[in-house]
Amino acid sequence: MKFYDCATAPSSRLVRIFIAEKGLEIPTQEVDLRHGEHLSPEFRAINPYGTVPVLETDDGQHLTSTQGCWRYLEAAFPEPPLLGTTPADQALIADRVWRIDLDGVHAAAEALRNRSRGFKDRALTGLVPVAQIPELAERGLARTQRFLESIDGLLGDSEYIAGDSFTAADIIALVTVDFAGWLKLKLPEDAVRAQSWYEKVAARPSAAL
Ligand SMILES: N[C@@H](CCC(=O)N[C@@H](CS)C(=O)NCC(=O)O)C(=O)O
Repeated sequence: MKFYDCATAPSSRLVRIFIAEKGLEIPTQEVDLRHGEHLSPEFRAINPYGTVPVLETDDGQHLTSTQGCWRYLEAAFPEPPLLGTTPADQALIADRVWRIDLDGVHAAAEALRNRSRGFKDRALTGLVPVAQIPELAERGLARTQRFLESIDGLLGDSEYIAGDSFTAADIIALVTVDFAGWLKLKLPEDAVRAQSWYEKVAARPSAAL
């Protein structure tokens, strides 16, 4: 196996943490997004979408999404389970991950990519230039703030985002809270459950990655 990573990219951090939580060591190649290595013909032969993460399996398949990488790793290395074991748990985790991806990751990306100079004409990932729209940056900021405010409710009385054990839903929520920090957005001070959940998951060794 081989993992194509970028140290600064939230999406590949999602897989980096997952790999660490599984206790795996996978040979890793850094892709230099800042200098456009992901758009080179060499990298496009690996991932035609020009994005990280990518996981190359031992039989040469390239998995080009966080979800694909996670599912492969969970099936190949079931312990500890991060995507649930019972139908109910698997469904709840998938539900939470989808919601957090949409309301958190995509919202923060919308804000960042539509306002930062480094993303000029790269407001969306991919091979086709896409112009920034300042209104979308504002909308993304407001959506990200609403996502941060929603974490207390997602937790309810549970210790973790999808119940009483640490799962991929916690990984994506943690990565999104840190991503929101790039936009200078924080968990609300009075979101007591969310604050204590964040302290707990951010203290895990995998979170340092
Ligand atoms: N939903 C995809 C998103 C992948 C993605 O957007 N990756 C970003 C890094 S966070 C990327 O490769 N960006 C390249 C670019 O900015 O052109 C996944 O999680 O795999």
